[in-house]
Amino acid sequence: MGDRVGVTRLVADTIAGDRGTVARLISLVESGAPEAVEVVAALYPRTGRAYTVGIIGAPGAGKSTLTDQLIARIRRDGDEVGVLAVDPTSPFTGGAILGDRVRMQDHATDPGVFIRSMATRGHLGGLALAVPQAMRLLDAAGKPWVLIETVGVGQVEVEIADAADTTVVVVNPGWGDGVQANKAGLLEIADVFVVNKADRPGGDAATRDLLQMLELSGERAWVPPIVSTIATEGTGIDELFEAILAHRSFLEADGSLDRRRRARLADEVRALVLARLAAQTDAVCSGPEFDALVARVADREIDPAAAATSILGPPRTP
Ligand SMILES: Nc1nc2c(ncn2[C@@H]2O[C@H](COP(=O)(O)OP(=O)(O)OP(=O)(O)O)[C@@H](O)[C@H]2O)c(=O)[nH]1
Ligand SMILES: [Mg+2]
Repeated sequence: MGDRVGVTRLVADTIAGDRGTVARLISLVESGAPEAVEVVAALYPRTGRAYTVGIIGAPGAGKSTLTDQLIARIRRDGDEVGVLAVDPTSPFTGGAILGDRVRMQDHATDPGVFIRSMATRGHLGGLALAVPQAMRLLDAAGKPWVLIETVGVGQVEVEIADAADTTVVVVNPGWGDGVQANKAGLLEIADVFVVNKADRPGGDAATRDLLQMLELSGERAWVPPIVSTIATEGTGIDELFEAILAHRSFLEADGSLDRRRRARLADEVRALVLARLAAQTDAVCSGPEFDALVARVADREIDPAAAATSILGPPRTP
């Protein structure tokens, strides 16, 4: 793919919204393939137009069902939409998560909808770096809306969901009862709350719970609205979409959309620098020369700090 013609073609096909090309590029990005770097770089100036929405919640909270409904709602306005279902716990990849396929297959034949699952292949850091790139591929392919579904089980997933313009946190009745490890983390990143499965008992209590937690968490410029939904019946979906649009207007009105996006880009650059430094560290701290250096440390000829200095040079004082 290194050849110029190949790259030019892939860039043009992505911009034209060619599904096969986008799918192939997402696979390359997901596996960290170096071939994707050139194409992604060439497409970068074409990005920054899509509005991204993260949908996060506990396993089985109804995220896919809600996403499915949001797709239908967005399509009603005639807009195209790209969807990434990120499953950090799944060993599968390339759209192989059956559940997501089954539940979103209503849209499988709609050329205005692109749905894709992404999994880890065993490296979480890789996924955190790959997801923003995949989002930008959909952006470059002309999707004005990009939705990211992710299971809210750990810090990395929270970071992925937080990397969207609007983050929707999905809970169910009874959510307040149990002790959830990352409850505080989810509260912090939520721009919109959804109490889904409102057909079950305890929906009002869950809403009250959230209100109380929000009050305790102090003043904020944007108070996350709490929307009640029954995703399986399509109830509350219009209200959810209105809440997303309201948050978007809020961010656009006071310039914080730009600020948030800039801060995320800074984080991404920092993460890339860290990843490269880690790779360089691995390269430099292995092999016969390194072993010889460690032997000198073990023989008390030099101390570990001096060994590090002999590799890197003297530490820079800030
Ligand atoms: N009663 C009821 N069931 C619902 C509702 N929304 C979703 N479900 C059901 O809950 C189950 C899980 O829904 P999903 O949409 O797959 O949930 P998810 O959060 O995407 O699940 P994972 O991706 O596996 O974490 C399915 O059987 C849905 O039919 C709802 O509002 N009410
Ligand atoms: Mg799902």
